[in-house]
Amino acid sequence: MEKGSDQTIIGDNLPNIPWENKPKDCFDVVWRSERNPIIPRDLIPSSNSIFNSAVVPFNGEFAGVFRCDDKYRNMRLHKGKSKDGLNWDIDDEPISFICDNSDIATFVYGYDPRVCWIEERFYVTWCNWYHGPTIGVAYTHDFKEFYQLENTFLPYNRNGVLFPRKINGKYAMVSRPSDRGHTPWGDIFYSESPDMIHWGHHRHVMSANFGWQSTKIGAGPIPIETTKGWLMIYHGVLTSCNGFVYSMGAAILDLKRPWEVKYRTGPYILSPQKLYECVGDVPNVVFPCAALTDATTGRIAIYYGAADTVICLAYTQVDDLIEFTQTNTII
Ligand code: BMA
Repeated sequence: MEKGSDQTIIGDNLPNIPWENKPKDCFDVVWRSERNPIIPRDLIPSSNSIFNSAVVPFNGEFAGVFRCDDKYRNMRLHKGKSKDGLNWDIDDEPISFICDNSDIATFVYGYDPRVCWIEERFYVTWCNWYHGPTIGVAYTHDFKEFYQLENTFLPYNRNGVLFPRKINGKYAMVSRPSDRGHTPWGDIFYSESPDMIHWGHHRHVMSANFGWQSTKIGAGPIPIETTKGWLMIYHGVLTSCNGFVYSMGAAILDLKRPWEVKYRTGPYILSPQKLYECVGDVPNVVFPCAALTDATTGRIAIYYGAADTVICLAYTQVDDLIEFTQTNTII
């Protein structure tokens, strides 16, 4: 369905985002790119794997921050650029964050970045080691220099995802308090900040519950503002007898009180089924970290890591995903 003037997405028109029409024989609300994986594990000389990464529109083209685990198996963040969102030029050197506070400046590891355009800056959030995993924050104007700010929370926390505008006059973030290991539990919480430094007003958003999202959940791409609420694509984890299985779902949060969940998918919208999702360094993982949207057509292109090894693309239409979330809600 192509949208006319009554747009559902409250956002920019980006006719140049990657897009492929839904295959005729596909009955799902989200469908994969025929080009998957769009970024191979060895795109740069130093990488063991490239996955769970964030992309944004940048100067009419695209830029991103990429999780590249190197051949020592260090978890690093690298910057990259692309003309079409499909073919990426990723720096072989990791980002060297500029940080004027020596207390927190030592980079131990960084993974699962998200990038959010808010108030004329691109903010990067990621899982940052500071005596345990927590949420690091930096900003850039040009994808050349990145200025690191305070960590948002005490350890242990992961999956810190900013909202793309202030809400009730405050910066807003969802995150997933966790532990120092692989977290056999975990709910999504909402926090706000007057200055991107001090965070509080913590509110519970939603819990892991059953099926594909029974073990833990975490927000994925920057929530998409729509006329129906914040559309939040997230991951959920099931513990099978062979380990964790990561799938993707969607929820709609109240625009003014985003800790209130209006709808949430009972069935997953994408689960690891293709070989590149089931086989890799960590099998059975689809892990979304970014989405590009076009308000005019309602197109959404979702970037997700597959099997902790490569980056893939999937597509959906905003009205169809909202309708699916409402029709299949467990709220
Ligand atoms: C989580 C994170 C993700 C990863 C997933 C599956 O704890 O580390 O980066 O994709 O596990 O290994």
